[in-house]
Amino acid sequence: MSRLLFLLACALALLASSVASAAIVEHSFHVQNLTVRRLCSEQVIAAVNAKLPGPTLRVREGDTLIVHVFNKSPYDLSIHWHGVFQLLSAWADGPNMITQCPIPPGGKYTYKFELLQQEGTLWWHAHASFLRATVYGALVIRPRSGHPYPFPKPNKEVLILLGEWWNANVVAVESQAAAIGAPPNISDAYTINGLPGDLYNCSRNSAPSSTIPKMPPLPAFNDTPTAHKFFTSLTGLAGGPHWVPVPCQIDEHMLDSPVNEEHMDDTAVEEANINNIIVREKVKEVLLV
Ligand SMILES: [Cu+2]
Repeated sequence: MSRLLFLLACALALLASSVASAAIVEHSFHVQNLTVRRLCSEQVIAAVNAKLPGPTLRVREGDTLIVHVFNKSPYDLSIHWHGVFQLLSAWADGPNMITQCPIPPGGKYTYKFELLQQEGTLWWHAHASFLRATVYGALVIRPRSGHPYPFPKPNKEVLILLGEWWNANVVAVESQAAAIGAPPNISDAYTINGLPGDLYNCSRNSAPSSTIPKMPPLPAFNDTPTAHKFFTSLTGLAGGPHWVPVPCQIDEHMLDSPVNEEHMDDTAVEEANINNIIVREKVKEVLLV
């Protein structure tokens, strides 16, 4: 009996320590029009807290994240937390017309969920039309305090958010494509952290940079020990905290869309199947590379 009480006390102490180390992280997102200058011209975009990319959210595993979204933009939208497991909080996932109705212009909505059993850098983005092209930002989940990183401590951390830029209203780009049944216009630039960079005209510093970007020292092609160390550092993570196995086989289950085919006509079903095939081939390419 005393042994049982002891075990119970240990379990309660463990639970109390994990609850004590979790915090509530609260943010407000004000989504509204912002005029920015890219590629030599001014463009009005929807942005969060007047930033492109939007604010970086930093939490620890086990924390509760609360985000109040105030939609002051002219568009219906929702915010999706890309890659978050949403354990017992599926309703906070954010896909527009799937887990929630969009937040109308002038409306507000509060997302609340726990970041459980996962660590790493994810991102959040608008989940309505092409608005995700400008309404997005990083979500950094660090290990709980007192827990180590699942890899050697890096010298420096730099967030890199890749994106695309249109010299146009992105909602109009999508509507135009839908109206004529053609693919949307391709973007005018690729961006890193919201900026097109020196390869494009009129980038942030207006004049093209003449300096060669600094690259980290790379090992020589015949440096087998370094290559081996890299490989074992990666494979050594297997079985570590929050390890997620990478699938070795691609099949249609990975790419099932949440669209209910019963509510689609034949053309839409065919189109969805073609899209799935294209996506599947792309995923194969990426994994093979
Ligand atoms: Cu996403």
